[in-house]
Amino acid sequence: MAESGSGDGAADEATAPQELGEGNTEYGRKKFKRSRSHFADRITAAGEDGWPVAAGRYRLVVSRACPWASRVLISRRLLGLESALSVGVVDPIQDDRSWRFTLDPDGRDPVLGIRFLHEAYDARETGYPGGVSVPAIVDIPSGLLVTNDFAQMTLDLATEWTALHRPGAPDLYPERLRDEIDEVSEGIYRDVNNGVYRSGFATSQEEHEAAYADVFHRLDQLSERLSERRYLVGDHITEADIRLFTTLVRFDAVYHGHFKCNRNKLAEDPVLWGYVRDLYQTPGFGDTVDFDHIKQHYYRVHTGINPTGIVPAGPDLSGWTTPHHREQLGGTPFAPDATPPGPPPADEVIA
Ligand SMILES: N[C@@H](CCC(=O)N[C@@H](CS)C(=O)NCC(=O)O)C(=O)O
Repeated sequence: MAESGSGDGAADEATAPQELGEGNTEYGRKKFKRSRSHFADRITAAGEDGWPVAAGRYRLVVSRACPWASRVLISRRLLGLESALSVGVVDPIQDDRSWRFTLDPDGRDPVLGIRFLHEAYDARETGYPGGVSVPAIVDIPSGLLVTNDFAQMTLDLATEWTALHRPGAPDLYPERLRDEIDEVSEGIYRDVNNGVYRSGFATSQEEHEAAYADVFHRLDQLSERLSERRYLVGDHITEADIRLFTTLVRFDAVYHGHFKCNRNKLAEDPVLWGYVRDLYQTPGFGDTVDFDHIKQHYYRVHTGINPTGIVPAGPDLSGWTTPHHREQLGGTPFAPDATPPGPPPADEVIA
């Protein structure tokens, strides 16, 4: 897929600051560019890169605020990989040492025993010059970071971790639909997933306006596409829907105001608002979403664009559980041979 392999910054041209880490960003001087995933080893059934799929061997580290990490959380839930691949959740607020396990007792991840995610990066590569990003997968026995290549992670969970999938797990990346999923996902990545960041972190008026135009041009196209079909590709949920969902679910809470994508709120587009609520209400989607972590992270960490660090009280979230009527379009969340996932493990339930 377009994002993988060559790194997630491939679509952008200028060199520039990493997405976050205020200390490192240079607002006003360089164009926003997403950092590339530096560690791209893959965990596969045959273990070609030295990392074979194995239950209980790896730990997924996420921020619930992060849209790229949220993809992996959703895929993991839909595929029933919760017990095979445990998860560590970092504090939504980084400090100058980046992501921290301050939500855990003694500020340490209980499985990895580390206080900062950078410890796993350092263990993997001494003097690693890049940023520390989530999602990350760490090898528990050695404490080494295996990968921070988010684009490949969900594809591998879908296609390489099959021996550990739950009975009734959906095929999120069906072979016969891959070309279409890849094509749709490419535009979603460039103009939506990353477009909102290009808008929000723009350092010139033109850059903001170009990104804003890309965001809404693509959202209009997607809205049109989804006006007659329940899901993006085929008749059931696929990888493409997961990729679009993670940006849409954050749209009104952070991208509309904080990232200045304010032509309209998502809730003002009947098609996309119906689509995102449909997914939100599907087991495995809404139960991974933590609006508090999302808001805390964006508004408090990006002091370059929100110097007061004040987190808005809104928006009102009560609409998320209202009827969406999307079932009228035909299509079902899962194919006839698949089932929805059960409830999340008790220690992963979001309050
Ligand atoms: N560029 C990342 C993509 C994921 C990403 O951008 N994650 C953000 C959080 S949403 C992150 O961890 N940024 C580094 C930081 O905040 O220090 C990668 O290299 O895989």
